[in-house]
Amino acid sequence: MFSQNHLKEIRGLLKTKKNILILTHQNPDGDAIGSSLGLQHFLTNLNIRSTIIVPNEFPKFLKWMPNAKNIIIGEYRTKFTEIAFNTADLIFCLDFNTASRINHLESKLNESKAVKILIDHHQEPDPFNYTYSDTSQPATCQMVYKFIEALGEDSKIDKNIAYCLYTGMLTDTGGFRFRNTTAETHRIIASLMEKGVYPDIVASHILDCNTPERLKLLGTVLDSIELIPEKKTAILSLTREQLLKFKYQKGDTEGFVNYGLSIINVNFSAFFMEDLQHDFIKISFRSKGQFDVNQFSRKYFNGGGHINAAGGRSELSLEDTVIKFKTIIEKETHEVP
Ligand SMILES: [Mn+2]
Repeated sequence: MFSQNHLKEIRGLLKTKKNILILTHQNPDGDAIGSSLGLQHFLTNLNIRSTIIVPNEFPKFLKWMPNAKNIIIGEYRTKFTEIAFNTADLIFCLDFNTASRINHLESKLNESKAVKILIDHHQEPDPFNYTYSDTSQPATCQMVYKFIEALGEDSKIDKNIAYCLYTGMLTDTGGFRFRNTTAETHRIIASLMEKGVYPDIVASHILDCNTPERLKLLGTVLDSIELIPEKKTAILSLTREQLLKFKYQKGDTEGFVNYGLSIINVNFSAFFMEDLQHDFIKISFRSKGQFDVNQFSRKYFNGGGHINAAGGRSELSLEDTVIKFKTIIEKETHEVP
């Protein structure tokens, strides 16, 4: 948490700063959108105006969240975004900790003279004016809750905030199944439910959002599964052609990597997918237990993330990337209880 002094200063900043921006990372997920909207609703409840900007479009299954419609997509609203950055005097950076994670907005953030406040749970943060960075936290949403609590403003948490924070905590813990889920997570979830969250409503938005095309794409990726039993590893892949065939929409492949991990005796799952816009392979890694996919991805696939969930990329072809991966895990040992 921020130090007591910093909390006091932040309280002061919230009173004096007039143009508050809330930023989150490229390809926003449930935690990114949930924490941004949760913080915005909180600020609104304090009568403080703010604007949320995300670098690019976010999946449809997150658009039901209260006020999601007002989120500015930087890629589409370039003029607005430029003005917003030029006039911002306070910027909250949520669920990312290095400017490269916001893609085309990177230089705008670096050049901005605004006071910058970081709330995030990824490793190795850049320097910010105020930093609340804690890799033991399962979700930025959980940290936003604790931030509100530390400000002594829990009474301002309403149903809207509760739905947003609940969603990010649900998605970043894999439905409260990852090891990062703690007793504290459940205590916070309990208090969010007391504010009126119905779990089935969130689950129906997040889980029951398939189009027929997405289900067929899922069928294709399941068909691609390759197992390396002696390494307890599953490999999944999708080609550009397959993505186009099933009319790929942003977010469609969300969660596919977890199917690898659901196989008996598998504790490491890797999903490789040809990017539709760029000439590289997008990679997702998931693990169970102590095997650190963040370190693995940093070391071999220009990526990173968390201990049990990380992303990466490769400039090789899909085929060569999978070969490279297999060669590496031949020598990597990952023992998981
Ligand atoms: Mn997160």
